[in-house]
Amino acid sequence: MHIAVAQVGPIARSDTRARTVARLCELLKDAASRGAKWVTFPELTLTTFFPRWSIEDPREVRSFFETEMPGKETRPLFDLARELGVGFYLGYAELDGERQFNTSILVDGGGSIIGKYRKIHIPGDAQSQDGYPIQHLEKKYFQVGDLGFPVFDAGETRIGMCICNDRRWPETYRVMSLQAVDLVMVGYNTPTGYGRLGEPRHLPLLHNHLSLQAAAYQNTCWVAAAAKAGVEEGIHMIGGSCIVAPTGEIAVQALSEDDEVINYVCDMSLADGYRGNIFNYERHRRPEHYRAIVDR
Ligand code: CDT
Repeated sequence: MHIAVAQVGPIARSDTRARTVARLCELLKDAASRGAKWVTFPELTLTTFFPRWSIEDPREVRSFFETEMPGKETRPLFDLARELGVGFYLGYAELDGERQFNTSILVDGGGSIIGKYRKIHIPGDAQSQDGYPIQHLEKKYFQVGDLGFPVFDAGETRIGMCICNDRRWPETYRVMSLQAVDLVMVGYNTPTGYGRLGEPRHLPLLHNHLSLQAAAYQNTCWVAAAAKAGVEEGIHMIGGSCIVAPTGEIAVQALSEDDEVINYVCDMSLADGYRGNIFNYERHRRPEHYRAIVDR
């Protein structure tokens, strides 16, 4: 299965949807020209990462959200997907009535939405915190997702989705692995200078790959991870977009912190050896000893 990840460089607060969607279309064409059939785009791909600001004007907040998908401005991406026969994962801010979610969709090569996921692990705060240079206010803007971690049939492959902070939680992948997921797609926006952790600036990139590689290995699946990277509105965000094999190895990784496509022909049978042996759930998994995971 030939897949690609489309890393996206900084998006300015003033950028229009039309301009951003045109960038995404170029990336989709690049991926298709290499032969990829699925492309992963980042979290909140259509706008700048607005949860870094406490925005009080409701009209301005709403301007970052999509009320329909596809809408007028996003339709060109869907049309192009159909023309090229390439499916994609797209992260965006979703307004559903009065409810606001950090959402991703799975669109097939016919341009139809075949899956939706709403971010469950919402990090950060609901209000600005004094004394810190970088705010992360996702709890101000997003409700906890209400769709669980579904897995979707995409031809012969079962595809699941998660969004940014979800990728750090082992339960995210295990719930999908129990549904026989073959490929997990994930988009992220991860700042390097989040002051409250007090960690050196090299660690966010390490923790990104540590989480993705451990998850792929322990859950016998491929992981395709797409960053929104680079210095966006003065805040540096990690790149490191990659495709990880069920061996836990990074098969291919982005080199830049800008718009960049990476691709890989995945041998989907690579998971079989692990599923049949060391991670044979039926033979070796012991859920009766895992109760604390859900009881506490
Ligand atoms: N977008 C997102 O979820 N980012 C978080 C940053 C956490 S800092 C509070 C992440 O886990 O990468």
